[in-house]
Amino acid sequence: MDSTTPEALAGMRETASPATLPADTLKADILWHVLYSLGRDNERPDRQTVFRALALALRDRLVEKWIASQRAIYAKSSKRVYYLSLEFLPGPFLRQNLIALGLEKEARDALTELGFTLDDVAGEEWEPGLGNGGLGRLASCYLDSMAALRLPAYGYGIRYAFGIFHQLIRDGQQVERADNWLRGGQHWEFERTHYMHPVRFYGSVREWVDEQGRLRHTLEGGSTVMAMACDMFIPGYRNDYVLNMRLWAAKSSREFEFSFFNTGDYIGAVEKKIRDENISMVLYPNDEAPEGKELRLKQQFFLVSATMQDIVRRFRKKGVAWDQFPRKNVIHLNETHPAVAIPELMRLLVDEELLPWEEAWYICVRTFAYTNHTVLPEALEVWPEELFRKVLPRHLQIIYEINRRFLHDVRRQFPHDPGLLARVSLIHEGEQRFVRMSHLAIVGSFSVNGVSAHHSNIIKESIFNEFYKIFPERFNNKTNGITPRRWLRQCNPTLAWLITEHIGTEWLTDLEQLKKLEPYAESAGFQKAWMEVRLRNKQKLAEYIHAKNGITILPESLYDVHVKRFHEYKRQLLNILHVITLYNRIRRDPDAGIVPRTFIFGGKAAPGYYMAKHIIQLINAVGYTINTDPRVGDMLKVVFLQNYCVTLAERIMPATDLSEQISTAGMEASGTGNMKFALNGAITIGTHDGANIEMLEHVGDENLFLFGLLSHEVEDLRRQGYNPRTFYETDSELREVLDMISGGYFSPGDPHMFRDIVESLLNHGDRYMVLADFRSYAYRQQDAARAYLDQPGWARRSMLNTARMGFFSSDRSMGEYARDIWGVEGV
Ligand code: GL4
Repeated sequence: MDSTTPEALAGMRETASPATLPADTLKADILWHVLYSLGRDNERPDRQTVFRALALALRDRLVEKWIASQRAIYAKSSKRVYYLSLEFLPGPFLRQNLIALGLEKEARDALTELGFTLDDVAGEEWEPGLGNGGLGRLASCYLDSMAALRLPAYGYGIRYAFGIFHQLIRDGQQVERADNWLRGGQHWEFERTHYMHPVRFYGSVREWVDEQGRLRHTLEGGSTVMAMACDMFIPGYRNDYVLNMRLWAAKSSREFEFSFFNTGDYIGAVEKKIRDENISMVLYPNDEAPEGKELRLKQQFFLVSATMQDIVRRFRKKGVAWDQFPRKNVIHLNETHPAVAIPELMRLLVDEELLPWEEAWYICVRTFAYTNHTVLPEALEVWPEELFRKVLPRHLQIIYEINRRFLHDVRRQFPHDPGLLARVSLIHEGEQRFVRMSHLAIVGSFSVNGVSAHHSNIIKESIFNEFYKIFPERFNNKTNGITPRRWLRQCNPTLAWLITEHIGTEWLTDLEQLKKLEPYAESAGFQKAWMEVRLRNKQKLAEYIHAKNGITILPESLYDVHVKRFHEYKRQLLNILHVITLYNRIRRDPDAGIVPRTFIFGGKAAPGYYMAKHIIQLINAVGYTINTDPRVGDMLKVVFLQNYCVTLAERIMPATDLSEQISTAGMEASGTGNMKFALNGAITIGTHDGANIEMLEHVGDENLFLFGLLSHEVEDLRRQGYNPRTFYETDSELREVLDMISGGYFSPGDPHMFRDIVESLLNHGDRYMVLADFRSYAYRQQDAARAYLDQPGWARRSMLNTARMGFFSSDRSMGEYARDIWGVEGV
């Protein structure tokens, strides 16, 4: 029998299950890689070397399964899903891969024999920070679930040489350092140095008429950069199925180099090479506020052009007609960042394949699906028309033609609303003209989804309401989810074990099984075991905090945690105002009976976002004052953990009591941190926003502390004329807090330091309604503290949170995308 047939491979898969590999195979593989792949003496390898060798040994196993999975997709001629994202935030791979491959114990044993622990070796991994926050992390949870569901899918992104910056806190302020994540070598990926696609920018469009009398468009001149594929493997949980995340790295094109070299301009050639390779050099560190730089547009097209070439190449192998394209491919746009794929597919079909426009468009709008992730006006992506024309002249023409035809249809459908055309146009007209990427994405896709029920309603009712009227059938909701493999099994092994002991392992692939924990919520014995696990997790975090920040915290105190990107709408400021309120109560009366609390903050601010950085500084200043005030003692501690990232999130989630999800209602599209905390048994204090609302429906309102204005109340208040000063004037506790900040209580050396913050609240309209929500937040915080005093009650709430989070598995989300949007099934 031919051993390369899919059947034979499937057979091999069954017999060569890696879980049956003995530990000494892994150990031998590690030593082999130490010597032959890394070129080190394998008698006494150091920890870093062992980590890399172990990664290589696992990559060996992953690549076999990947090849087999690819063959299976090919053999079934499945429709393929292409998930395009400018960001992926996979987190460290080692433990995740061991869990998926079922090799944890084997690895532990092998490492023990080599004189290491898995914890030590795993600590050597530097995570690829190829995303800013929630959007990129969601893409990675989704890849994990696509693999778990055996979907015929591919992730496509950019292999930035520098990911999100490394954050340091110096003198209470954020300092950014370059994240050179590749410096330790590339043990998880395969660089396909032989495998490149040309990507062309700039140039000008020549119009001409061919022999058949057709008007043709050819791009002339311009410059070409090569896209080199780098593949990273994403294994499905114990199912022998492996997907790849293909990340493109920019390489200078050979032809150019040689022509320069031939004319003797050696340095010129090298400079050109450096300029070209800059395209994939760095991730833009802005979350929800596009930078609008030429290089960023080039990154977007770089991803799109290379990916489309890959897709078309695979499609061509099938040898079927172009009209079959949407039956064989679906291209998912993670936000509008890769939306230039729409005009790029049109260009391929019309300019290169010579399809009539109507036919090409018919194919296009049956191929693309778009997820919107934000309603913040400043986050909606637009490009100055001039810049677009310079970088992608042909694509701009195509966008104009799409727009002309679209507006023509709209005019026919809504003849009595002339203003409508300007509002839905793909081009914003004004002093300066802009291409509106969200409009392009909606017009060019058959599906437009939001990421929580609440957010999807906002999309339909407000920001994209007019598109909803034009294309009602396109709009749908897919509530976000998180992978239970990383966000419970891996990050909280002891809790995972306790759960498994009681309900078995099925929850790992069917999270709704956690419901089976509910009957235990009343059991005193189980409550005790549950709280012991949690306390141990909290002790570990206390040790970490002590080591990193030199602050001693009480593991028994209430851990009140706010970790996420710093953005005014996420309202870390509201949190710190409450912290100061508690501080004042203690100062007034040290015996006030305040529940001992540890406030933990973490998160990065965009380097150019002044107010966000300022709030980080305020938190650190308040922390310093409180932590060093002898009157406070153990009652209150404030900790800022630097460089929040996936690795750090994995430490924090299992040790949190109270999860802060307090965005201004209507502004957080979904949130996914909220889900990670609750899955690990934290109780949420949050607003009626994003997925919090669905979490409330699932866990019940006794098990979650909601507060604050509703979205429509926020809007009404804004319309009526919101005056934050009334809250300042009528709430004496709040007034005291704000006066302390503006009066320099937390910045004695520079009393004016934090004035801008108070100004933004009192004199610049308090856009995020911090003051309007302050009192209801403070009340709800009191409820939380009271609830914490009743430890059995807290244990019950904590367990019910975990037990009722099944819905928020990314397996459920991906299942819905596969069924309702993509029309694909597991291989
Ligand atoms: C975000 C949203 O802000 C966040 O609420 C959501 O959970 C996430 C994934 O859908 O997407 N949108 C952008 S932009 N960044 C995000 O994190």
